[in-house]
Amino acid sequence: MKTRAAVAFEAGKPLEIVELDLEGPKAGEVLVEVKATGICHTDAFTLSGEDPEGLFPAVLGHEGAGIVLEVGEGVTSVKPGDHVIPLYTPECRECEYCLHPKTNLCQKIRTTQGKGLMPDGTSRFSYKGQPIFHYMGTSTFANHTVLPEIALAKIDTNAPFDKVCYVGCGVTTGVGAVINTAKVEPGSNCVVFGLGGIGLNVIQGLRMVGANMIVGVDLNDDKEDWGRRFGMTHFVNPKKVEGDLVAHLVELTGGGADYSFECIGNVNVMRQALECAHKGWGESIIIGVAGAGQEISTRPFQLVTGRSWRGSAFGGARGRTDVPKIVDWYMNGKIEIDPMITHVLPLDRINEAFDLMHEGKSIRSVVVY
Ligand code: NAD
Ligand code: AHE
Ligand code: ZN
Ligand code: ZN
Repeated sequence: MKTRAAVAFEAGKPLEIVELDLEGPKAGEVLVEVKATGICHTDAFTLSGEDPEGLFPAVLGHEGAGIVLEVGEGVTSVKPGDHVIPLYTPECRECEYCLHPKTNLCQKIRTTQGKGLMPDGTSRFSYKGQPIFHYMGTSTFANHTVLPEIALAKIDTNAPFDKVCYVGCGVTTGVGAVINTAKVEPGSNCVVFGLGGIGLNVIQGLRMVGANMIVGVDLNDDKEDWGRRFGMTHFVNPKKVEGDLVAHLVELTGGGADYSFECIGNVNVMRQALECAHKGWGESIIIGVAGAGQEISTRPFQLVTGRSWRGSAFGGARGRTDVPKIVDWYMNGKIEIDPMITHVLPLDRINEAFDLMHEGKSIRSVVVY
C-alpha cells in the first residue's frame, strides 16, 4: 500500500513529506493506522546526527497512537479495530529481561530495532524502490506503520488519539521515572533539571506520589509557570544564581535532594544533578539522552559518600502492561495531558514542531493525520 510520511533523508535536514510504499504485516506483525504522533526531543536528537544509532533515510517518530488495520499470521493479542500505542520498548513477556523483576528493557527485538529493521532483518518501508529505515521500532511519522505484535499496547477505545499519543513516550517516561525507577516516597525533596515535555511529567509524577519539595531548574524563565502548573514548589534559573548552583540547591533542599532527575541530555547538568543529591542516600536519575562521544564524570567520592547514579528508559515501564493503565489514569483525571499539548499540526507542517521545540516555545507538539 501507499502511505504519507515525513522522511528524514539526511541528518540535519528538514523532514520531507513523501508517499512511501509500505509492505503488509508478516507473521507476528501488525499494520497500524497512526492517528496522531507527538514530537519528542529524541526525534530531534536523532535528526541532528548526534545519535550513534541514527540511520538515514528513515521514518522517525516514536510517540504515536492509532488503530489496528490488519494483523499478520499468528497475531493473537490485537485485532483490527483495536486502539493501540506503539512501544519503542516492547514487552515480549518471555525474554530474560522481561522475566527479570528489575528491568523493563525487553531485548527480544532490540538488535534489529537498533538497525532500523523489522525482526526478520528487512524494512517494510520503501521509496522509489529503495528501502527506508524504521526508527525505534515505531516510525510514527508515517500515516501507516508496521510493528511487531509485542510492541503494541492495547488501550481504551474512548481515549483521544491526539492526547494519549503522548503516553507513547513523554508521559510514561516522566511519571514512570518517579514511580517505577526512583520509587519516590511521599515527603521526599526532589530536584528536576529541564522543564520540557519530560521534566513536566516528572513533576506531575512527583505531585502524584506526594513529594514535599519539587524544585524545578531551567534556563528558560517561561518554564516557571509551566512547572508550578503541575506541582513544582520552587523554581531556579541557573543564570540567576550567584555562585555555585549545586551549593544553592543543597542549601535550598536542606542538605540535598532525596531524588534528582536530569531531563535535558546535558552531561554537565547530569553531574550537577548527581552532586545536589543528599549525602548518604540521595539518588540521581538520568533521563536525558546525550550525543555520541559525550561522557559523564564526577569525583568517585560523590558515590563513596552514598549518592547513587541511575538511569531510566521509558520510565521503567513495561509497555503492554503499564501503558494501558497510564491511559486509564488520564481518562480518570489522575494525571493531566491536555495543557502540555501546546501545538497541533498537520503532517506537512511537522518541521515547524521541531522549530518550536528548539525555540523553547512548545511543551509538546502533536501531528494529527
Ligand atoms: P525539551 O526540549 O522539551 O526540554 C528540555 C528542557 O531543558 C527545556 O525546557 C530547556 O529550556 C531545558 N534546558 C536546556 N538546557 C538546560 C540547562 N543547561 N539547564 C537547565 N535547563 C536546560 O526536551 P524533552 O522532550 O523534555 O526531552 C528531554 C530529554 O529527555 C532529551 O534528552 C530526550 O532525548 C530525553 N528523553 C529520554 C527518554 C528516556 O526514556 N530516557 C525518553 C524521552 C526523552
Ligand atoms: N540511540 C541512542 C540512545 C537513545 C536512548 O537512550 N533512547 C531511550 C529512549 S529515548 C525516548 O525518547 C531508550 O529507550 N534507551 C534504551 C534503548 O535500548 O535504546 C544511543 O546513544 O545510542
Ligand atoms: Zn521520546
Ligand atoms: Zn522481552
